[in-house]
Amino acid sequence: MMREMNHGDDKIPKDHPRYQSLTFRHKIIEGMKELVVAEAGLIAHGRGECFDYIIGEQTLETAKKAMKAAVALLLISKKPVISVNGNVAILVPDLLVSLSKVIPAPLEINLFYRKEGRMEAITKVLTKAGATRLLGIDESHMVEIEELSSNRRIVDLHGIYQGDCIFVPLEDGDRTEALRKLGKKVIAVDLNPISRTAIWADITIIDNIVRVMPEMIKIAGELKQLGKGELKKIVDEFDNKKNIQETLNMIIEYMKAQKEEAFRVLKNK
Ligand code: PTJ
Repeated sequence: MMREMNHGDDKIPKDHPRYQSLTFRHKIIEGMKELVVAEAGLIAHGRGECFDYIIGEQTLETAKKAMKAAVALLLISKKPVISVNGNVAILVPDLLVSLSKVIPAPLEINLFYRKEGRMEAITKVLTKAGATRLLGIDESHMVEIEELSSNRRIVDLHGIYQGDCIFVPLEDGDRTEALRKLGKKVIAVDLNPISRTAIWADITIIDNIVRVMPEMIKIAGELKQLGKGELKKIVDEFDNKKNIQETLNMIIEYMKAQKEEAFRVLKNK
């Protein structure tokens, strides 16, 4: 008998062509009910799905290159920090904890929407996934970044505030720009290759966070064998601007092929 995933009254049959995608969608919905995900997180996820579609729901070679440079940069940084929002916490909690341990880099909860109860809900999810130390939750350690006006300006003194390299998956607006102005290196994961975050980051990984995390953990295991000099070489040789341009070209080529295929089906139906 075919196994099904039960989400309340809705069952996703395992043989559904979009089973994986629907499973993540339901995680986001359940996460919203538990306050982990902001209401706007549902819309952000849908936007992500749309961009994922136009890269063929696959990890492109350019994303792999960016991930390698990102891991190398995290490994050579003195105070790397992994910033966690609601969407990421619900989609990849265990993998966040694993990456945090392998680098090592602390997890800091940093939210755009600071609705009451969300910090606690996200803390619960991450603790259940094995996190032993979480930043961003102790009010007495919180300071503000003047360059930012959104809630994201509230950061942990021992985390993002002092950090030299910040990993920001699924980001909104202008934080990347502000962090860079403060002299920090920023690594972004964003399915939208032309978002402000993607354009402003030092290293932009254009891929779905659910595919990025396992790959980065694997790469970290490999790169940890290298010396600082070799890691620095990987970072120095990476050209983010060129990588984004190549990704955009790959998207155009993929869409052209999709168009041909759609025309062929339309003609023959
Ligand atoms: O939990 P909070 O309060 O910190 O809020 C988190 C959200 C995501 C709601 C907030 O940061 C937001 O509104 O973000 P935006 O402006 O919608 O931007 C999110 C970006 O992430 C968009 O460019 C999406 O395309 C992208 N994105 C969405 N899902 C994924 C993704 N990128 C990678 N992997 C995904 N699964």
